[in-house]
Amino acid sequence: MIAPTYKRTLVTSALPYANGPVHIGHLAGCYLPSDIFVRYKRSKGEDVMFICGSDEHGVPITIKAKKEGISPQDVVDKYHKMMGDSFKEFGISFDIYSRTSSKTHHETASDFFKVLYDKGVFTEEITEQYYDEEAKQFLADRYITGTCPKCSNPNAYGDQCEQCGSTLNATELIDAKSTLSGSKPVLKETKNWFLPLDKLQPKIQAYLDQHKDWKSNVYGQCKSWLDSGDGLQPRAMTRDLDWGVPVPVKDAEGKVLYVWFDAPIGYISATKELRPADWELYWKDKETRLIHFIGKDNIVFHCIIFPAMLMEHGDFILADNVPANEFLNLEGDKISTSRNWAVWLHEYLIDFKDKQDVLRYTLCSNAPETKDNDFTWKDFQTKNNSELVAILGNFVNRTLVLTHKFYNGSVPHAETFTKEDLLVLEQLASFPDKISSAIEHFKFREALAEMMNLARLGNKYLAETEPWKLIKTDEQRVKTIMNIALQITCNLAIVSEPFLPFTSAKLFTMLNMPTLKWHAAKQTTNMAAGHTINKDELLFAKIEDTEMEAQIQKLAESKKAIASTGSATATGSATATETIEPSKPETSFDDFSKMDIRTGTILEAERVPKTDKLLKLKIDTGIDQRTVVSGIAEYYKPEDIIGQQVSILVNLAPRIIKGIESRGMILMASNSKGELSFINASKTNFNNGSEIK
Ligand code: B3M
Ligand code: ZN
Repeated sequence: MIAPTYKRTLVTSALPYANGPVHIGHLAGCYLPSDIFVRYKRSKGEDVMFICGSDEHGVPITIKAKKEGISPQDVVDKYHKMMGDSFKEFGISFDIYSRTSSKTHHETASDFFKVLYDKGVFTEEITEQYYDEEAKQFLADRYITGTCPKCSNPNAYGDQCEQCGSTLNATELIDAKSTLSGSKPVLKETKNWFLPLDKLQPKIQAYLDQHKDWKSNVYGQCKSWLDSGDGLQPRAMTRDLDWGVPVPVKDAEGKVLYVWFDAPIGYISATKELRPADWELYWKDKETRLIHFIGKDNIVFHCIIFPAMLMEHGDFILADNVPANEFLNLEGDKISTSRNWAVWLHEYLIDFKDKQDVLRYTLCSNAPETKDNDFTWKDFQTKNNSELVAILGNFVNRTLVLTHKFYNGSVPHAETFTKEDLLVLEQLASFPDKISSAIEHFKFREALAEMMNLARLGNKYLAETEPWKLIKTDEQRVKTIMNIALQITCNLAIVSEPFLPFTSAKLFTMLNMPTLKWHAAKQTTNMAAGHTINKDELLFAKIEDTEMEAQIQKLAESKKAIASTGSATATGSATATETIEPSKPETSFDDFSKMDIRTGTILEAERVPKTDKLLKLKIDTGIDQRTVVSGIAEYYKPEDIIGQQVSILVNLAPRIIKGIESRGMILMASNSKGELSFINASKTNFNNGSEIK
């Protein structure tokens, strides 16, 4: 709950690894929601500080350096600049975008470690860790992959499984493999310092118990770790690596702080850099509300490990909320840097110059707030053409054009209000609170939808009152109508600012108004009679099919490249590993023989309308010709598979899929990413209807 006693808010957004450009998944996951939140708070006149920066340590950086054949420092210099530029271009309004290679950060992280060390918080342990004999180095974190012991994801990292979100110790991985050499690592003894999370569990439990109001995906994930099996386990806070903040104690040569120890301290260092004189107010005063915006794969670090570090240090406040988002997929597939399956912000801007707000709008209206969501270019186009252009742009444009036409751009005086006018004005004044409430509860999609409802209200009002017709018969009445339409436009400029800052700025310019703050949107008299507005310009332009086709084509090329290199890398993983699923439980011969599998031939194929994945196939099974709906549209074009011979389960109970009765199922081979292909590459070899046993 929002305690009314807070004097200020400190908002942090996850520090992205400086190992690649920013893509739409980053934006939707935490930078856009945090930016909306902060812009809104600023508009309300609250004391709020917005912190971010590049995470420049850890194995993701050194892996990238190796791949690009440059030094880790070159990697972080290159991407820190690129990421910072992208955030700026998209209006992400950090008060500081710092970096963890900064001197202040090294000192801050180092001091933090020393405080815990001196307090005797860590346990010093010699344990066996994986070591790559070829590469002659210990394998921490992403240097090692294997199968997750919790969810069987074959591409789990040494410290974390991104599929189920579990934190792991590398030695827990099944079939661990070095990502440096691909070889099977050996175990070798080494000393590290551990945070005894097992002992700290009761404190962490008590902390989480105070935050049952967190988003259910966040609270639920934390709870399941605490409740699972043996509960929390000690976790090494140091690594045998040469890239990072050196461990500042004796006998620690060749060791650095674990990246997840130093990175969250980066929030503190950045605050120090921004406000050297009073940074402590933001981190140590109980009247500061700390909020971390992150993606779901970072939950454990922000809700358990970092709070544990802060508690043990003792001087700091803890996060009051951690509104983590789920993941955004792209056209039905997981966004992946290594597979180039992404929409990169810098590339977007080349193709869609000055359309930052269109992307902000699409990503917010489709934000993965409660579950993973999908970005599609089709949806992007619809959101632009049917909402931004047709609703918001249309309303503003009609209002401003008519104001110029009827009154030379001067705001008319409202005469007498009708009952309908009063109702509209009352509704108009109610929007800021509705939007506030949604934002305060981190429901940004809902908040955005409310903002658009205000534009809808304006459109409806104009459509019902028809000032363009009425001007011929009742000039007085039209003045009132246009005055109200201008008040709506002005309030739209205010409440759209957190979501669409570029559009809001344009609106204020067109209205010839200074930037008004949130509370003004509760008024319905911001536009004074006699005030002259500026020339109107187009807010949004229609996006054509050809522009979307070009984007889809670009993605298809990525897919092709993936297929031709055979790269089956999991997101962020550095090596191409095709993994084999373990065998399913034993089945009986009887059960197997119940299945009637035949050879068949595809006679016809077409896309199922309004789906991305489905093809409707007509198959000659030898027994009959029948319709089967199959989820292979992402991998095969209908025209390419006519004549393809398939194996088909013919006695599967019919199912209705998208209104089509599907009778049977064709059998496909699936790789570890779930991509499907026909088992027999060639076309017809068998008579249709041959049994497969
Ligand atoms: N760099 C992980 C990531 O980019 C990590 C976040 C740090 S937040 C302190 O997903
Ligand atoms: Zn897992």
